Amino acid sequence: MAYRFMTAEEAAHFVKNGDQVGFSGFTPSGAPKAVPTAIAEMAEEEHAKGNEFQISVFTGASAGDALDGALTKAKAIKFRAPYQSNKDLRNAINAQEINYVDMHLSQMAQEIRYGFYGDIDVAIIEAADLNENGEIVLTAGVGNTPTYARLAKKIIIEINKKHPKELKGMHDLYEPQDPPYREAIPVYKVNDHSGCSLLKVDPNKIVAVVETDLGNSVGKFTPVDEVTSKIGQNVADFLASQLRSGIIPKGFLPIQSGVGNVANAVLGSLGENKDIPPFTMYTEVIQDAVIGLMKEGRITYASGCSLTVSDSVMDDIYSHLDFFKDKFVLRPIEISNNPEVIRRLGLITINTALEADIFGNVNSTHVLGTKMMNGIGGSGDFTRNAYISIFTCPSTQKDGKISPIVPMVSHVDHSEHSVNILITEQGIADLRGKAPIERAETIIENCVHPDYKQLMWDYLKIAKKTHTPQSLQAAFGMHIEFAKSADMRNTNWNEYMK
Ligand code: 0RQ
Repeated sequence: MAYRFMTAEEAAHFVKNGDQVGFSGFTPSGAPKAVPTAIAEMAEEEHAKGNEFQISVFTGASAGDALDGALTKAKAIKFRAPYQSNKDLRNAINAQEINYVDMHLSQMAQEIRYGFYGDIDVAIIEAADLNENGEIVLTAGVGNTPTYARLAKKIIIEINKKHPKELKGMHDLYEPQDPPYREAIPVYKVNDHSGCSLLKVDPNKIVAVVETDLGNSVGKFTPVDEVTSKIGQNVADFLASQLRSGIIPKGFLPIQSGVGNVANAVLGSLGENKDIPPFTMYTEVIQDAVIGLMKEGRITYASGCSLTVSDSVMDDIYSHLDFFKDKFVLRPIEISNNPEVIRRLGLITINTALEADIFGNVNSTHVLGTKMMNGIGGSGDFTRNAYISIFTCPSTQKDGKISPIVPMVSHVDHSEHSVNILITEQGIADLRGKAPIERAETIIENCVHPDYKQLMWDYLKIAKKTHTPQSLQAAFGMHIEFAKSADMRNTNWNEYMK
């Protein structure tokens, strides 16, 4: 091959101060690791010499410690989009050291193409294989790679030997035309392939090829406990009832499931409930629980943007690729999360709320209204276009001192117009067809923790009796109380009614 093979340190020098860099992958899966870490080291050297060195980092989603962590610690990130979940990066964002644009993930690629963000100078891509024609077999996460690769002026490839070349055929890479030329996206069933399995780039743009064997280091989930297991059972019972009533068609509908501990537990419960037939997934991240359910025959097919599984599960998949190969497809995020396709397929979407209010508005991102947690991710892409949109959360957090259900969310990611069902371990609130006061009564009665129920009923008594009963003085009383005494249970509405 005519490419220039070199070390990650040598390759890093193709990235210059001020560059806009597009990284492959989605979550740590498919994201490059060796070159970003080398860029971080180079930045530290430049800073030590008194030189400026910062770049804009565009990814598919979160990107793992070797990328987000290393570059943050080196103070090498100026701008970051569209999603993250790294502790160091989160702290830097909340300290206003990095400008973070939290976006609907399906929109990143098209907004780059539309020119909203300027040029992509360099694309850094993790590959399982590469040939002399510039054809690349991607690894376990796609993200926005096709767009970054096509638009970048220079491309650096990290060939990661951990990923077998036999992944060829598991990707379906389709990049839509931009308006006014866009056509229908030809995905009519979860397993439809609409594009190419190989990523084709201009070989003349590949300035460096680096070989690595670094793993994804996906964090383990906290084990399912009583609360998450009950939330999962409630979701499964609700979906089984919708199936019995004919609202969900007989053959069931594809499931999208969000990120995190709660989502992983919910999926496990769906698999266990035998009233629910074997099902398919049209989702964003394929987590550990999916793989177990596939082996049991409970999930028959999964379309996603990445395999975000723990290292042991990834090893299991790669040692049984023959079994898994016809059960997966990995797509770019703008297709896995595409509103047109989501509506067409009729997805049942299940995402986790950080906070919800008694009227059905959901906050997915901001802890107590101000601190960025991760980002909206794909939850908006899916919720807004779902057949049935579900949000789950535990009815308390932090040993009962926080109620995630409050009178008014401290930040809105999903409005009452998009949220159909709210589920906690206490029960299920079906918000469809209900006026605000009915939604509030259903949520308080069915979902709020007993420690907070009376507080919520009392809030409704002091709220102004209008279409959406609120008290503007008291709406954030529970948040204010937490800031004061670190326990929302101490809230006293009288203090706001003086
Ligand atoms: O804190 O880490 O200190 O223990 O938040 O909470 O209950 O473990 O929940 O791991 O399922 O994550 C919404 C963050 C839930 C996630 C969120 C504290 C809590 C704990 C985590 P600790 P849990 P999970 C498509 C879908 C947005 C993106 C999305 C998320 C920590 O699901 O990022 O949906 N979603 N994408 O104690 C204060 C509250 C709190 C709170 C929780 N109300 N106030 N702290 N916590 N609620 C996929 C993609 O887009 C990739």
